[in-house]
Amino acid sequence: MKARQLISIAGLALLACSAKEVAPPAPLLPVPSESQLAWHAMEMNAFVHFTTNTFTGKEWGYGDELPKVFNPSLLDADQWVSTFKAAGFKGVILTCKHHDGFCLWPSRYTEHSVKNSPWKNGKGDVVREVAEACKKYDLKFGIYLSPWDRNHKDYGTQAYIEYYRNQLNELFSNYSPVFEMWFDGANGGDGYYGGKREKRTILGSKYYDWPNTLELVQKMEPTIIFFSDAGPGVRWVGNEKGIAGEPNWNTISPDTLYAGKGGIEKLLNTGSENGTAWIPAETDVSIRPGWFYHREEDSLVKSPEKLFEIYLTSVGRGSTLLLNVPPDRHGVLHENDVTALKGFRELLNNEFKINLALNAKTEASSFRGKSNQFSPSNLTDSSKETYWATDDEVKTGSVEIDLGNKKAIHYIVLQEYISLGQRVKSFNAEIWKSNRWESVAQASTIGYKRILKIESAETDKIRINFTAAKASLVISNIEVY
Ligand code: FUL
Repeated sequence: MKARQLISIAGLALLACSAKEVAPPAPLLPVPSESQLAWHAMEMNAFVHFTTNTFTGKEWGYGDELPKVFNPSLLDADQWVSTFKAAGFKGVILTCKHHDGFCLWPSRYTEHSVKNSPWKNGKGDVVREVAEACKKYDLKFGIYLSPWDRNHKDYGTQAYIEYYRNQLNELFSNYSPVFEMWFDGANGGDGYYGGKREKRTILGSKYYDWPNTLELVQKMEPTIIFFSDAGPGVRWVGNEKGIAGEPNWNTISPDTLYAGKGGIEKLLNTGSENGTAWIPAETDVSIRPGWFYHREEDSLVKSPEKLFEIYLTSVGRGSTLLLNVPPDRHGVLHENDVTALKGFRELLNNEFKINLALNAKTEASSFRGKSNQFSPSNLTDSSKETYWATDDEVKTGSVEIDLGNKKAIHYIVLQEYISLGQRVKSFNAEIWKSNRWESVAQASTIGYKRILKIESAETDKIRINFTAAKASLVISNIEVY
């Protein structure tokens, strides 16, 4: 008994020793911040466009809409947020102010807000109701505050920048915690501007003095993620169709970008392999043709199948999906949208029901220092924190997953351990069929998550070949459905 104990103690010591000897891969810079990592893991968030436009039928209000048009009869933020929760969203971003300048909270800096609307006799606060509902349902709350303001008389001057910052101060002091701040780049020039009804042009790269504004917000909300075309937290994906790039690099060089720059959609879509900053793409798309609710679009709500397709081209390409679901004139989500979201959730549950690779036997062409800490079994252990890694100089390799017996497969899900940087440039998947390997998919980047759709195949063995990478391979997870 004693001898056996001794041996096992010696074995443990040896193991600890060998684990110590093999250092983990050095991070490949740039790497995500803690807040960005948390943002990646959210995967799906809801966007809510709601303002006077909902009642006037516009997409971009001119800024002369009277507050009295804003009058939802049954506003129910709980209905919005509970629907989002059931669909699997982790956060909600609300248009607290869109380009028309109308504020959904009773801002003390303007009369153009809910406080002058008939809704709840001017005592209502949509921002508060949504922030509270998010707390209740444990979703994170985010703020869209349009920099372009077609109502404000001072738009275009320094006084407006002060106004904008005052509003940020107000929002962040009253509705914190806020996980993401959306700075939209749109600017069409003309507007009401306190009655002047004229065109005002600003220099997008300079006017807003973003560095100082962001610093102000960051002081109030240190973990905030800033969205804009340019980041610095997350970038626009370059289209409003729900399609992330192929490849999709989380890295890009921000010195070439600024919010609203234009003409860089392709670059935003793919990112750049050797980008100097970690600024991942967020895929924003609406469940309807417009961002705001219009009754004539009730029959044009995207189907569950279309939403699932968008899921594959956004989350499935290493991006985060920001799906807009706009409340109607009553202030509730329309039943067509609710039904579509339910169907979407059912599809996700059905398509990704049983992970056939969970705890499957896994072999790799090599693993880092032959240390168990980096063994290929980490790929199928259901933990995103453990990973398979190769030696520093090894940038290609294969992994074979034994499913035990023949199974129909439809999807392969891969995840890189992005805390150490994004590395894989290209890879492919093969299945074992009629005594040989048959190619079923080819792809470029992985990043936080990559989902390969396989056209109906039956197999008992899968091989993933990593054919090019920027540095040694560090893969945390493989799932098969
Ligand atoms: C655009 C805006 O102009 C749209 O109205 C919408 O808010 C969309 C998400 O961003 O730039």
